[in-house]
Amino acid sequence: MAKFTEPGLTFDDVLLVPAYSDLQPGEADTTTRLSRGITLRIPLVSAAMDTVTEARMAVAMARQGGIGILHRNLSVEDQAGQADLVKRSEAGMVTNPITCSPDDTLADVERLCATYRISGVPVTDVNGVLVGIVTNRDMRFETDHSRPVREVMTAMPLVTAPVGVSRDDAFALLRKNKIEKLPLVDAAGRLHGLITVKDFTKSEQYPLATKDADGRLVVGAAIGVGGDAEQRAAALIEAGVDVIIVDVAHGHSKGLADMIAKIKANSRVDVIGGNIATRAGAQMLIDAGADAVKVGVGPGSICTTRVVAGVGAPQVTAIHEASLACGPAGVPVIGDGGLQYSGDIVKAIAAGADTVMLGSLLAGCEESPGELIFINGKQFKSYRGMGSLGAVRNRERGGASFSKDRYAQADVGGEDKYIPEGIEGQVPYRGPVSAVAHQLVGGLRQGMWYSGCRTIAEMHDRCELMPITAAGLKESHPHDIQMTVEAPNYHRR
Ligand code: RVP
Repeated sequence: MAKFTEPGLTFDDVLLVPAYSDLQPGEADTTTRLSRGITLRIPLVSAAMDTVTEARMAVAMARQGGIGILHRNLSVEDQAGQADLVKRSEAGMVTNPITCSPDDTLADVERLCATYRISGVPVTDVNGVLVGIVTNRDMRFETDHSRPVREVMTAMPLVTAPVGVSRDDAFALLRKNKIEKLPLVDAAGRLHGLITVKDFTKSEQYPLATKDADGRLVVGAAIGVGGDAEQRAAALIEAGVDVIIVDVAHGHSKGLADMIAKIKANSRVDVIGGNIATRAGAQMLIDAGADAVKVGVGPGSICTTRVVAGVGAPQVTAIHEASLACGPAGVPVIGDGGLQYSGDIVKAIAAGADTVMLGSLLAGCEESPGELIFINGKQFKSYRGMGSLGAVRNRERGGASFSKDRYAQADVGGEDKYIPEGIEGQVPYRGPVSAVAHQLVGGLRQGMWYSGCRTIAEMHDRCELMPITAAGLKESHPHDIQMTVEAPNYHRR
């Protein structure tokens, strides 16, 4: 006989009860853990979706102090290539710099510069010995792009530094010689690294940036469980990703637990599992060795799982249930999907999440993949579920297999038999990630102030959530007025 549980609650069903506070919003510390090994200064994670996170979004998220998770609607090579782009984007020292040969053409170098968004490249011979550098400055007035690099580059002797040079000494050399790039070479003149002035200015510009031990931005990537998943994980780890998310629609399953255990056994990166929506699901992933647990079955704005399959759990209850298993085990919880306002971040954390994963709130950003769409003078960007027909079609084109998807029944016979669990649409253009994150984190700080919590840990311990009625929700939103001016952090649903 079927059992009935207590009703589940989601964001619109609850409010935090205000509590005594002796802090200002600016004093709230939003530092949190994404996973056992990765600390973030802001609790925001961009979703592994093909209309949300590729390299550009991942770079922007890491610079703000969060992290981006590269989607897997790409061939293995392309996804690993995206990871490589992030890891090379900004670094204390580039350990394996992009180089060219003296025989390459200027057109080759321009292509490299455009791909990696860099302004110049060291030139090495077949033995890896530094023979020169070619930068924008060398190429600016060249009209013949078929010329070989050797004719145009600034040849040795160049200002260089030994491998292991300190950050301060490197900066002093850049400043004294008024140069932008400092190649690091060994006693035999072989190139081992590169320090650029851009990396120093970026550090000042993005003081909260999430970086690895080598000063490179941190990035994650999603994989599935079947097919090429292991090969994909290996390629991503080789490209330098810091965390792998094994991402399936129904994470409370043997396949997911086995995959987590397998990657954990063969690598040192953090491995996150999801999605689940119950305490038992979370416990299974903890037992499999997951470094964080991702929660959410059906809350996503583009998700139709709950209506197609009739299954799911309202997100605030799901997060709380998962945290009852994760908290004692010291395993962080990611609340994935369903967030529409900064207040939802506050509620997710109060319910037990350490971070939140955002799709629709970030899909409209400048840094998300896809072009701007203009409709009646307003700007939009497309946003679609990874289980939507469009995303699955695209996956096939991108080289990933139709049947190895997060959404299960893709293997029943191809596209015409596919049972979608997501829809395709568009969201308003919201500007750069920096502006959106500023509003979201600002709202979180306000919430921490109202609840008297200085840290995320205090929120977990002290916050009280009060279920509200439909009348309470109506009262919560602006009411009895016609809105004439849009606020940067409020939109009507
Ligand atoms: P939202 O932020 O509410 O837009 O939700 C984003 C989340 O929705 C993703 O991180 C993912 O867990 C989920 N998703 C992605 N595609 C689909 C689908 O097609 N059903 N769901």
